[in-house]
Amino acid sequence: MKIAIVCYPTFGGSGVVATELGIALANRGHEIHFITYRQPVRLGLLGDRIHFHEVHVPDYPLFHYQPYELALSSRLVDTIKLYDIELLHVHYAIPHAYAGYMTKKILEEDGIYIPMITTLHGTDITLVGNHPFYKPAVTFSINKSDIVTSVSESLKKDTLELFNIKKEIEVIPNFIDITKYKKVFTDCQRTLMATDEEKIITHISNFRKVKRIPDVIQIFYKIQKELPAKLIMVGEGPEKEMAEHMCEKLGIHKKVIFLGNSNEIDRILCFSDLFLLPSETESFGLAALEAMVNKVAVISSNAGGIPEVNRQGVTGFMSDVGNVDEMAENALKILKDESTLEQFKENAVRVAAEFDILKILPLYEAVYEKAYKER
Ligand code: GMT
Repeated sequence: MKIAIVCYPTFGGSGVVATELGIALANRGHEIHFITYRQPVRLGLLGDRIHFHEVHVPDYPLFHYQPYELALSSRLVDTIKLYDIELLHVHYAIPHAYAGYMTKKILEEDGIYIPMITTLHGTDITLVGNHPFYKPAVTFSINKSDIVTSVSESLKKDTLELFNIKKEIEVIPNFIDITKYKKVFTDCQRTLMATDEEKIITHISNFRKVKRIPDVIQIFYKIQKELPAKLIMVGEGPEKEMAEHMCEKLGIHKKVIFLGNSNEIDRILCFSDLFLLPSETESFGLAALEAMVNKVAVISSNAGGIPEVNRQGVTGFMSDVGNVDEMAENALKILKDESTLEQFKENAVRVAAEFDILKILPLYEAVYEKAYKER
């Protein structure tokens, strides 16, 4: 099929899911057109089957807010016509589903009927979309989508609770390309970061409030009191500066390495022992899955969809949001004994295999076929 994918071109979350999905679909013979304001970070080579169309938003002084939805809809309409695109898949409801619906309506004027799949990712529902200023438009555009998918059972439940949704929501979990990670294990450079005695603990996120960055540091603070360890903090975001100050105040700044955004998180995860994800809310926790496939145990909160990924006492441990004492205790339980650590690491890879892209991709293809037939 010829498929247009609309997403945010971000380092993590929905942008990564959309990009990896598009690349995998292209490998299966589909023709994929990414449409967004910047080339998605995980999108490497473009080619015959992978295209990128940039959305340009003219900067006009009259506008206090530049109308991105308008520019996106116009770019979608033009691209769909130019390339005879058959299906539109939008990731993240705001404002993509809204712009997608307008695109459908504009194309209908020319007798072109294009089905739209909307994939809900989390913050578009739990944090942003639920705001009264957005809610009517978000509800409308979800209900007007031809098919709605959600990345976890938990997010489906939240969506049905928070919005007046009349559509069936199909759960298609996020995924991972197992084969890709197997290859990377061979050139892992642990010595760059820590000594043989030190355990490596990693956190990767966009450093927003919802990630509870102070909890990450508190947990590490407690761990490093008991055993030699380093903390690697990967990502950029509003809480980063505060995090750096907090480490200085606690006197652990020499043990904490801030790496900024990375396009190659597998190179960091491959030498990590433990991943921390104490989030306030998390629809799925893709970062935890990426850690698991790289053989890293996970200490997390039990918020949202995390229990669908991290398995209690198997791949790691979960605690109530904010319970940093228990999270640190559990981390030490795993880290203090080599054979326990190895067992958790093995379990993490095994459970991650449940989310292999080969299992998940056909679910999206089935949804596409259904939407196309019913258009
Ligand atoms: O907060 C983030 O991590 C970014 C956010 C996004 O929308 O890109 O991530 C959401 O979508 C991811 C991919 O489906 C999920 O793995 C994350 O759990 C989800 N984040 C939240 O729900 C906070």
